[in-house]
Amino acid sequence: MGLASATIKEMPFLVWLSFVCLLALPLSGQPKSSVPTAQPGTDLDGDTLPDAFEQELLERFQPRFFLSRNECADLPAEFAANEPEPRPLAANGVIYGQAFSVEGKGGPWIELHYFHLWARDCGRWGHPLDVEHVSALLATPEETTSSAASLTSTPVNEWRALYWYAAAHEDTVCDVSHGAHARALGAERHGAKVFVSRAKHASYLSRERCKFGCGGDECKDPKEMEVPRVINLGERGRPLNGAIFASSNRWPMAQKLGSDFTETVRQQLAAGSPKKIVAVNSGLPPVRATILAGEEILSGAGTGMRHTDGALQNGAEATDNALNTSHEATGNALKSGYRATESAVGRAFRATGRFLKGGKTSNARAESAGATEAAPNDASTAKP
Ligand SMILES: [Ca+2]
Ligand SMILES: [Ca+2]
Repeated sequence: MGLASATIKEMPFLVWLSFVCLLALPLSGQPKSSVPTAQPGTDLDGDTLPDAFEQELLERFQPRFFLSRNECADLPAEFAANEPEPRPLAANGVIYGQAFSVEGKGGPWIELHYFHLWARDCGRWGHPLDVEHVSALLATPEETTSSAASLTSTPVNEWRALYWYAAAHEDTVCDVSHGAHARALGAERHGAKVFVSRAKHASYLSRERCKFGCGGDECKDPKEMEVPRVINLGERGRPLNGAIFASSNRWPMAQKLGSDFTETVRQQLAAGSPKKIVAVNSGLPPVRATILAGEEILSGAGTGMRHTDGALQNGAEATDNALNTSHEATGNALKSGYRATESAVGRAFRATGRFLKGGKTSNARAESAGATEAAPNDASTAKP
């Protein structure tokens, strides 16, 4: 004992300090100094979710996209990073993702968006740039999450999808956006199958539903697209990976960065049959019903109203006057093209016009309120 005390006293102070530190090491042998000090995960898009966590979720639930073989725009495009206006670099199938938390009764949840961005809409009345997307609402296994802070404590592989949503002619009179229980689609633990209509690029959770959207969409002989990667574009005003083009006013993308699973939509989906695909966003059902009637009339002439949305882009955001203006533009275009042979079309659109001006419309079609049987979304071509 005396020898030990004498030895320690004779040690230089620093050597003694090192000795004490070594004794204090945990059994693992890892020096404490190598562990980062309570550094939260990088969150450059400011949504409280670590960006690496977002990326893992996005990759885990990445949908499988099926394109028509006669698609005219090739593949979704990758856009130049750090440029304020969208400039397509290559049509290479890149998907842009977004992940953020959603609060609400029964939540919080995490919502994922998957954007397929196109250099152009190559359908009738096409236009440069085309923003389309699907989304998923995720929950923890037992829905025990009680606070936003606990979201990131659940490992990525324990999350499951509750619902999927697919935008189809969103915010137009032809809006046939829809959702379904992930279980019905067989897509609770991974991405759903998504069918993309030719040229117009509307998204559908079943191929059978692809004929909706004012009746002109088609998903012919669909082929799965290879997705090289999903790029997290961050949040509105807080882009990641240089995706500042998302807020450009050259396309209606910024408004698609909010939640698709509003309280209303969640209630619609929860109340609907867990085995069916449910129409949501039916903000203008009588208008669409009338146009569907017009499409039926036109179907024999092979024209359809499939491109009405081009003229009525963002119609849902418009006031009655704006809608009326859009309607008139559409009506004029249609009348100029088919006046001689399709007087019935004019009748259909005059009926739409009466509705838009506050009058009544008939021919309301049940589709808008209806639901169709969910297709076995990933039963036939499920990945191993
Ligand atoms: Ca984040
Ligand atoms: Ca995010």
